[in-house]
Amino acid sequence: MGYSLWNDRIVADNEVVVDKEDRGYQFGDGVYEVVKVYNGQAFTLEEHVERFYASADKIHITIPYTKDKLYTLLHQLIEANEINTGHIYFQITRGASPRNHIFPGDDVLPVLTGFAKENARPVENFEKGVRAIFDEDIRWLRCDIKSLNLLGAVLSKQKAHEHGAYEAILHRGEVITEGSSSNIYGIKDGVLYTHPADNLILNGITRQVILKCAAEINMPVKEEAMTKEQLLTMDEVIVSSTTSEVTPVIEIEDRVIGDGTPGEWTRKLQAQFETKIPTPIQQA
Ligand code: DCS
Repeated sequence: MGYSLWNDRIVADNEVVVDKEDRGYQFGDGVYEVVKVYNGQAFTLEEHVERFYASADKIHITIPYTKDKLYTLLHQLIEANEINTGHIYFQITRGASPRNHIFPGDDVLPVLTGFAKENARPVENFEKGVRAIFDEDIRWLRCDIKSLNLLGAVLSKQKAHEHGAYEAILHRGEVITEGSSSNIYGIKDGVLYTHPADNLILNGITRQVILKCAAEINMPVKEEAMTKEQLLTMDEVIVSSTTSEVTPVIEIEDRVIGDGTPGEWTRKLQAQFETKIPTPIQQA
């Protein structure tokens, strides 16, 4: 058994009690984050914590802890579970109160929970690439919020799974937005294309790292939406997320991308991304 984050402390997993009238449970009324841990160190933790507070703010949840307190708790969560390489998950809901769509009063405290998991990097995907399908993006119009409401994403990911694919690439009409749990990129003639960070996508932290990597290797970036047809004729396609990092897509709906292997620019981005990963802390 491991340790969990529960409000302002780290407790044994079986100590966590969640109320059946928690608004996260009844309405999906909350927000979350997933942070990668490499060699015991949380990667881009500050960016994730900033987005967590921003997502909460967008749905009018006031997190009742300072960012410093949250950093301390998240570091404790990683240490208590002795995570080497894996991830942490944390979420906050609007709290527990008798079911009513209207927000509860200020006396109801938001509920913060989290866990940590050892989880190897999916290196085979990085090397060989993955398959994807297309699916209509039926989600709401505030995909910039990392909301607990994931039904649209769940249905699309399940469809991909049933088709033996890794990811569902979502589109609104002909326009590609993002993956069910990732951001999507196309590469054509050495230029990196990805949907602009507006209300239709989650501005992935990995996306932000990749755009930085592209600048560092002098790869031009165009934050422009692509159509399905444009994506299929790209030289290379990538999905990215905290756990997927830079994953090449080699086939979409039985159409082979490029020559069906991870491309040259994808490999360059992967190599540049690799330089950012925290290395083991040397013991003195
Ligand atoms: N878009 C969506 C819809 C996502 O759910 C995610 C991450 C991303 C983009 C990529 O964002 P990050 O680069 O910040 O991870 N989804 C998380 C999830 O639910 N599991 O792992 C990551």
